[in-house]
Amino acid sequence: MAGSPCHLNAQCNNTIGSFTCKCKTGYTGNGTHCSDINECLTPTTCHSNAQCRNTVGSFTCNCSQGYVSNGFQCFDINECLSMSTNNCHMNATCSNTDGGFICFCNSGFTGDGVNCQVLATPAPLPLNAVVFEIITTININFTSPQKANAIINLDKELLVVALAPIPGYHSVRKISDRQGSVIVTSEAIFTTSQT
Ligand SMILES: [Ca+2]
Repeated sequence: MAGSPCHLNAQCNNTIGSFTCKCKTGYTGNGTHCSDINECLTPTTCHSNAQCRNTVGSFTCNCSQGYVSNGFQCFDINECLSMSTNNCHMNATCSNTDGGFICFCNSGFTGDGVNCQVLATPAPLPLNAVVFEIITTININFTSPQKANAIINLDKELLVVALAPIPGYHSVRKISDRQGSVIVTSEAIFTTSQT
C-alpha cells in the first residue's frame, strides 16, 4: 500500500488516533521491518522423515524417499507389497525396513538379493565320507545383504579353522544360507580311515 508506514510484508491496523504494524505470518520484525522466517531452522517444522524447504514468507515439507504423506506426517512405504516398488529377485525375499527395504536370496540361492544364483551343486563325495550337518544361527539384524554375506562366508572360514585339525577332515561345504535371520546350513565331511 503506497504511503503505508508499515512494511510491505506487514499488516497495518488502524486504531483511534494511531495505527499498528504487525508482520504477516511467515515474517518476523517490528512491523516497520519484516524479514522472512526460516521455518526450516526449527527441526519440528516438518516431520523427522521429511525434507523442509524455506520459501519467502512460507515453507514446504515433503516426505523423504521411502516415506509418503503430507510432510507433517510421513509413513514408511512398504515396498515389499508390490513388485513395482522393489527390485528383489524372483528367488529372493523382500524385507521391509523403516524408509527402505532389503532383498535376501531364498534358501538354496546365493547373491545380493537383486541377483540370486542357484548354489553350486556340491562335488561328489568320496565313498568313505561321513557327513555331519551343522546349522549356524546368527541373530543379528543386518542392514544390507552384503554384510549378511560377509558373515555367511566368515561362518564357513571359522568352521574350516575349527574342524581342519581333526583327523579325517575332508571339507566343509555350504548347503543353504537363509539370510533373513542368517541361518547357515553347512556340511562337515570327514572320511573314515581306509582299511
Ligand atoms: Ca519401507
